[in-house]
Amino acid sequence: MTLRALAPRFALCLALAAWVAGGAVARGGEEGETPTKAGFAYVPPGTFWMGSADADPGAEDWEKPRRPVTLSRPFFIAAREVTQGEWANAMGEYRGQARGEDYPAEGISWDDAQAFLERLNGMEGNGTYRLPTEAEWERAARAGTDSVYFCGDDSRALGRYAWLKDNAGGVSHPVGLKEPNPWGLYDVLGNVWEWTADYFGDFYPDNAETDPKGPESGWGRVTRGGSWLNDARFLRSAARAGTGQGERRDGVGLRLVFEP
Ligand SMILES: [Ca+2]
Repeated sequence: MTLRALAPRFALCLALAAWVAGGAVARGGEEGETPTKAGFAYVPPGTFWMGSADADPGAEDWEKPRRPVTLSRPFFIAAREVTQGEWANAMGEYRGQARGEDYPAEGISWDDAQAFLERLNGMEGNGTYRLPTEAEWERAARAGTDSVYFCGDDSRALGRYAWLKDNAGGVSHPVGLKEPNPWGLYDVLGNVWEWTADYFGDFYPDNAETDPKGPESGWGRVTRGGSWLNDARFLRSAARAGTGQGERRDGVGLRLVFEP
């Protein structure tokens, strides 16, 4: 299955376009101590440039305008995509193209992801698992970088960090085999697209934002990061696609955020 548009006017847009069970959360009671959660990366509050710079020749209109976004609260984001084993543990069935415990769950709709989160939150008592907002995803993916990819502007560097069309051989791969980004996220670019909580909008607002949650409504939800199906341009840190929230597509999975 290929990425395709839900609505004709977005056809071009789309054509182009563990958890660790029982992991304890240290709350960082000592000043300067960074909280930890096993299997998750801690993302501190801060401001970053979200979206594509005009200088990026691969940038699309719906990745602009680039503007400063502040995330006022820290959060934890999973170091790895949700695996098929984790999905099956919560949902009682495997979901994915290349079946195996350590492969990413994929072919999952946004609605399916909500059911998974509900199940997961019912299984574990402390804290809440949810999808990242689009801004949280991009901040974590950029990991302090302003380049096209977290590994620079040249897509030829991606092979060390990402599974994409050029090197994936037409299948997804077990999570965590490539090198992580600077904040410890594996496969944040490539392997499978990752659902975010936000509705897809045509453009970003033309102003700085704090804790943005995307448009109030929309025809689909935002997926990020590109997949084993895609060329490098879809793996740019600012690249985004919209997908109907009921659609189950190859190459689309998820990554968890955890709030203590
Ligand atoms: Ca990914």
